[in-house]
Amino acid sequence: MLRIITQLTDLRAELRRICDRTDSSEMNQQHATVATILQRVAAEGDRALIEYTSTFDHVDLTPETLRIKGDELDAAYQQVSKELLDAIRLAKQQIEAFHRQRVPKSWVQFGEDGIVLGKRYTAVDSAGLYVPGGRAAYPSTVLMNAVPAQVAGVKRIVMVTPPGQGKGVSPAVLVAAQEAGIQEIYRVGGAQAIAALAYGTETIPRVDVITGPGNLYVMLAKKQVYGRVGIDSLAGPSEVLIIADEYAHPVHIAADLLAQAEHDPLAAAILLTPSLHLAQAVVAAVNDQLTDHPRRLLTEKAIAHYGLIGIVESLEQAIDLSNSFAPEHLELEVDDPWSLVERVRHAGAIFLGYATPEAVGDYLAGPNHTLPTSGSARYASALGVETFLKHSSIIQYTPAALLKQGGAVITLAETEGLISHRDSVRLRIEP
Ligand code: HSO
Ligand code: ZN
Repeated sequence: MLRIITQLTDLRAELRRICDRTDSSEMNQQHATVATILQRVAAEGDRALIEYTSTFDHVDLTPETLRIKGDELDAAYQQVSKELLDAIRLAKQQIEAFHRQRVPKSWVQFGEDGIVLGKRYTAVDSAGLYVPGGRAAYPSTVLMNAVPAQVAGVKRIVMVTPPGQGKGVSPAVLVAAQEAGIQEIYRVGGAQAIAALAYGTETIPRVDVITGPGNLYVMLAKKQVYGRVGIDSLAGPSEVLIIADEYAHPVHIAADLLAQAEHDPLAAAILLTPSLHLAQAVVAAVNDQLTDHPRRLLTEKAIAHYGLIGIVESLEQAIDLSNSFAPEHLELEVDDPWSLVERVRHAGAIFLGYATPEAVGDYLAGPNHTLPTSGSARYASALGVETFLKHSSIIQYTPAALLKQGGAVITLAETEGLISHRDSVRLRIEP
């Protein structure tokens, strides 16, 4: 049952509780288990991967069957409908166009005395994408991770995903991977897959950056290998905060809340509105839409624990509350969304107006659906081309420039007691 909260102090407290919902001790408890898995894969390679896959996924692999090969990849195309293939292609094309828009460009600037300064962007050599199995094997996630890597210019893009019963991997995921240009795909999941990507095994060469969502073990593994490799972020359960005025459609709002809740029993679905009338209609619509929802149990759990409707005094107050929550997704279901946007300070993605359900962004509008969760929108942004790029600083001095600024370098070097630093300049400017 979706609760309605009318007291501002209660509302603030509830929003805080929901925002902090994953600060659990469960993470600490599993830390050691994950560390052992990482160590064993680092030391034993394929052997450990195969053993863990047998234990956790109940699938027996050999070094030869770890990699998904040609026939199975081709066969995946026979198993998806034309509608799905067309939808994947439309999504890919729009995600690619969006990510091509603002690829950071290398630059140099010419200063006084012939000094040249700049930044040179280069892609990482290889990237590994984790795709969860089972309930969360999403072709959309394959596109959202692989396409930016490709646009960034990453040459080797690898995908790992746990095998289902009988070794199989979702054909939709395999098709999306091929459409996105991924050529190396391995059927291995969990912390052991992250270990393989970070350390490399006989069959799976290591990568430089690991991206993609996963369960608690995958998250902990990414956290532990960070530093040895780059990672995108530690995504927590998904969340939406909807701000709606009295003209918003309660049935649509209800569907948007449930679209978040159906992801995960820990997903958060929040509506802030000044209209008690709308709030009551949304509660009724949520109950109605849950009646024969195929994921009813899980969705109801999320709604009961991390769902709420807050009655606010104004839309401005709603934005201020949203800013303290820093939601992953913010929907402005209001008559004039552009008048509110400027007040928004922290949100992973902002969806404007009555005709923009989050689902368009989840699948194909173009912006990335991997977004900062659990309040991290305060300092973090969507996954993007930048995730796969780094830059080298460029510095060139002329003899005249060195002569002019050398004295200051010498002073600083002497202050730090670094005599060879001093001499590296002095020897150049004092003949
Ligand atoms: N809402 C999820 C992404 C997703 N939705 C994938 C459907 N498939 C996190 O932004
Ligand atoms: Zn979604």
